[in-house]
Formats: sequence, structure tokens, C-alpha cells
Amino acid sequence: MLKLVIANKCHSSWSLRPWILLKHFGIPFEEVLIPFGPTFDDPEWKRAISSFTPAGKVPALLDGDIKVWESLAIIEHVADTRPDLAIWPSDPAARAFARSIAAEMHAGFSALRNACPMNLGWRHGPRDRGPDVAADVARITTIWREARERFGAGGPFLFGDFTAADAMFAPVTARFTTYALPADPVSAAYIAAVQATPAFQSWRLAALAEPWILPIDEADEPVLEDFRPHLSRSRARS
Ligand SMILES: N[C@@H](CCC(=O)N[C@@H](CS)C(=O)NCC(=O)O)C(=O)O
Repeated sequence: MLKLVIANKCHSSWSLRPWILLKHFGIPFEEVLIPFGPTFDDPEWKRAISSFTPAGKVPALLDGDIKVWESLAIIEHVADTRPDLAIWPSDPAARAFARSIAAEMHAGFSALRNACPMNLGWRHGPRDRGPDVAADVARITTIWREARERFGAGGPFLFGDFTAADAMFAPVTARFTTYALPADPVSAAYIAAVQATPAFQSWRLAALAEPWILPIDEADEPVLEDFRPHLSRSRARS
């Protein structure tokens, strides 16, 4: 059986990408969750994952003796090994668009990723997060609108049915929710559709039950809603 190595569900956005894909498509896998240490470069955490991946980051996939790392490479490996599943759209134009935006996500949007780390545990209010974040948000919502308009007629996702591209953007939808980022109506409906999937819901529930706090991912700003009230946290409360 496939083995997927991930970290904290509340915080590990890259882990969510292949995880939601495998879950959504009903592909059986064993989950190995190795909680982060106090920092991302914690030596004990690095040691714990080093047997699974030479890159020292999660996610990683073990398919028998084959090791795959990098979220997009894992998704491609799964797509290669399961040609019976429509993991990428079948129409060539849709497929090309899907691959391009998945790669754009994998390589980019660092302003948004740095300023608004995924944290499913809290919800913050809207605020000006600077021009670089605004540019990332504008590009992401443009991608979502274009995909929905050109290819999305068959369902609520970017290409109608849920595909690898939706898996790549799933953690981004969480950032829109956590940080109240501005979303036009098409983007807001898309965010809601991703977050309503049983796979996303089950990730979120598990995330909220986690006992771990990751200080470097807790934004230092007022909290509108705390979804993990059982954890005692001192920072960022209004
Ligand atoms: N480009 C990588 C990014 C992986 C990544 O940065 N993962 C984070 C967790 S969400 C990590 O392992 N951080 C530990 C570190 O940077 O040392 C991918 O697509 O898988």
C-alpha cells in the first residue's frame, strides 16, 4: 500500500495537497504523520523524516521501494500509476491549463505563503497585507475565474470535477478563509466547494483535534475565531 508522510494537519499546507488528492479519489494509503518540532529545521524532526525523503521536507510518498518527494511530483506519480482515474482533465486544453496553474502554484505565490501561513486553527479579520500579497491574491483569483469560466461547467471545481489542480490550490482556499482575503463571487463559491469536500472536511477535523502549536505559524494579529479553544495560547488574542 502507498505510504504518505506528512506533518501537522493544522499547519502543513504542502502535506494537504497529495493527501486530499488520494482521499478524494479513494486511493488507499497509509498515513505517517510526523509532527513538526518547534521550528521547521528542528534536527529531531529532520532525523525522523530522513528515512522517507532525501529532501528533508514533507510530503513524501513511498510506493513500495519507490520514493517520491515534492507535492507535485507525488501527484504526478499517482496520476501515472492510476491512469484509470481522471486525476488531470482529459481535454488537452484543460489539461494544459491545469498543469500550468498547478506548476504556477508549486513554484510561486511566495508573498502570500510567507505572509499568511496555513493555520486552520484560527480565523483573522481582513487587513491590508501589502502589495505583494495583493498581487498574489489577484493572480490566484484570476486563475480561478478563468478556469471556472472556460472549463468548469461540469461541476463546482476548476475543471468541473475535482482534479490535481484543485488539490494544489486546496491549502490556498484555507488561507483565504483564515485571513479573510478578498474573493470575488466566483472565487468565493470555488473556495466553499473545495472546503465542502468530505476529504477537506476530514483533514480539517483532524487538524482541529491536534494538540500541537507551531509558534512560527501563528500570525501575530487579533483572532476573530479560535477553532482550537482547548489549547492554551497566549499570543494574538484580541
Ligand atoms: N516544494 C515542496 C515544499 C515542501 C515544504 O516546504 N514542506 C514543509 C512543510 S509544509 C516542510 O517540510 N518544511 C520543513 C523545512 O522547510 O525544513 C513540495 O512541494 O512538497
